Amino acid sequence: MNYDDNNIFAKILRGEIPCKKIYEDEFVLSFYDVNPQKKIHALVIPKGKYIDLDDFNSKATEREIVALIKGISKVADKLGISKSKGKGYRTLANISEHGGQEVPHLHFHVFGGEKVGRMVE
Ligand code: DGP
Repeated sequence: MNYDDNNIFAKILRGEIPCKKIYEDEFVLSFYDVNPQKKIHALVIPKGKYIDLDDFNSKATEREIVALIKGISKVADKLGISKSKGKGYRTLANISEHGGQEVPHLHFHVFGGEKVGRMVE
């Protein structure tokens, strides 16, 4: 499967669709999920064209990988839900069909602001 340049997050990265931005650096963009599942629901995505975590880990540079993983903590800090600033959070990435991935651009969900609940429904 090739990367689809018309997926919704590619359009957000190109500025063709607006988003409520939380954080941005050279490699990472974070914004609020349009359909929040918890009090706080953010998304953290790489700026590079990666379909999912497996694609990312096989093709991304070390700098991109470090930036994305660190980006999750930076976003949690900024939102006041990290362990040091708040009460914790959950991050997860859905991968492909069985993972329930809808948007084919790698993204980590960040849930918090309340007890997130059971790990898997
Ligand atoms: P997933 O199922 O893991 O692929 O999650 C995709 C998420 O993307 C889902 O929680 C809703 C969110 N989403 C879809 N379209 C948009 C959009 O246009 N803007 C924003 N901010 N989020 C979107």
